Order: sequence, then C-alpha cells, then structure tokens
Amino acid sequence: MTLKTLLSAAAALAITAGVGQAQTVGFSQIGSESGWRAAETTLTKQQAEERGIDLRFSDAQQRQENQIAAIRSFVAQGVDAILLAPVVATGWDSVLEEAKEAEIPVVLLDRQVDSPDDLYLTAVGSDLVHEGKVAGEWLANTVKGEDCRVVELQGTTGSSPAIDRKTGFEQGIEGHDNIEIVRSQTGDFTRAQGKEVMESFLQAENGGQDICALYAHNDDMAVGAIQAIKEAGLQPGEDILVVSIDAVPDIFKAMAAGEANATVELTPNMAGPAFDALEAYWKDGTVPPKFIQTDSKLYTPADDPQGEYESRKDLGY
Ligand code: GZL
Repeated sequence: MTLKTLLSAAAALAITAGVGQAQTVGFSQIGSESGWRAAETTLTKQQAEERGIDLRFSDAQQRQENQIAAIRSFVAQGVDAILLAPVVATGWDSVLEEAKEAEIPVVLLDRQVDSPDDLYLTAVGSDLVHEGKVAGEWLANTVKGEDCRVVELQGTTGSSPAIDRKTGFEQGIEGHDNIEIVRSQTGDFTRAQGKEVMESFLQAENGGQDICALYAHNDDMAVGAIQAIKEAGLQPGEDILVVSIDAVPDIFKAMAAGEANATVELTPNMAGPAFDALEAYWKDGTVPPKFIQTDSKLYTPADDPQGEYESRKDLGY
C-alpha cells in the first residue's frame, strides 16, 4: 500500500471517527446537453452531499479540451478522486497518466474511454451495445416481416454511446432484411439538433412518407424529432414509429400521447455505485471491478407511461 493510500485510509478513519477533512472529489461533467445528463448531475450532487463529500463540479459545455483542463485543475488541487464522464472515447491517455502519477483515482461515469484500463479505477455505466440491441429487436418484433425504412439519429460523434448503440441496433435487426437503415446522422444528443436533422430526413424521404421508423440514440433527440414529424403533418408513433434510449420523463409524456413507442432505460444514478467504490477504496484500498454495470429495461405504452412520467418528472431531468 502506497503512502498516499495509507494517508487516504488514515483520513477516512479520521472522518469515520468524526474528525479531519471531508474527501474532495472533482467531477468533470460533459455538459447539460440532455435531460438525462441534467439528472445525472443533480443526483451526483445529491449523493455527494448525503455522503459528506466535498464535490467540485466542472461543466465542459461538451468540449473535451475543457474536461482535460478541469482534470488538470483537480490534480493541482490534490483532490482525493476524480469523476469523469468522457464526452468522446479517445484522447485521454496523457491527462489520465497525470492523475495516475498524482495517485488520484479516476472513476468513469456513463461513457467509456479507449485508454488502458490501468488509467482509471473503475467505470460505471450500462451495456451500451445491449441497449441498442434491445431497441433493434423491439423494432424487428414490432414490424414483423413488413418492409421498414429506418432513419437514425446518432449521439455525439466519437462518443462510446454513439458507437455502441449503433452497433447494438444493427445486431438487433440482423437477419431481418425487411428492415433497412436508410439515413443516419448525428444529432449530438440534443433536442434542437434532433429536430433539425429529422427535418432534413423528412424532406429527403418524400415528406416522411417513405420513413417507417426513427431510432434515436437518446430520448432528447427523439423528442425534438417528434416535433419535426408533427410539423410535417405526420403522426409520430403511428406514421413513423419512434424508439430511443434513456427513459426520461418527456419520452413517457410522448408515449402517453401515442407519439412514441419504446425507450430503453438508462439510470442517471451513476454516482451511487461510483461513490460506493471510492469509499471502499479510501477505507482500506479495496479495488473494484473495472466495470460496474447498470441495468437497462425496455418500456413501451404497455408499461403505464403516465405513471412513469409522474414518478420521474421531479428527479432533476
Ligand atoms: C449514455 C450517456 C448519454 C445519454 C444522453 O451513457 O452518455 O449522454 O444517453 C447523454 O442523453 O447526452
């Protein structure tokens, strides 16, 4: 056990005994591009407060350079751990090496990085490929043998959810030659860009008459696209099926109105498992598994969407 770990364990013991400083954690958050992201931030701050952790928060406005600067600042402050929700999967080796050099554990939240896994303590997130596969399988089961031209709104280019959710959806529709992805473009996980790109899809596809379904990598882009479909004079959820991921309140609102058909849940509470792992690590050096997986669940109109909306609407989305 290194001196730093011994000191952390001693500090933790001191805190347990009711003396000494709270653990300080730097959180480099991507931004507030979606309702889901806002909920993750809200819950992380709540969890830190409940656990007596001094959380230092940085919003990167979806720019990797801002996240790298924030991590360097946390290292300079000598924080006890860093939470990182990495906007894209590449370009982290150098700054993660600096955190490792400073013996500051890094925990990844909700997205993955391509860096060697000895550069972070653990990653908390869902199986992003599985989420896409669940969405693809739902569509295949829904359209059965009918021809279905699909348009796809991808997440942020280069992010692990955009890469993996695309892969998973393609796995889900594999073998169903009646289903074809005819257009695919990033909407950067935002409502505004989801609407804008869907408008271009509708225009390019005979006013939307030739589109059977929309697959959006998150609900926020789907909600934006639903607006575009309605403005084109079509009925989302009927003329164009809508399947997406996150399970945010507004997709359940759309589902209750018959305007969305399926969503795959992603829990915004990534901080709970992350802080559990860190507290065990600080206490006695317990090393967590490299990946702590959160659940994914499919919701359709059969699952009381109004009730799901009510139960989620005040959770900070
Ligand atoms: C996925 C997460 C994604 C959400 C989006 O794990 O990183 O980022 O699905 C958010 O809503 O923008």
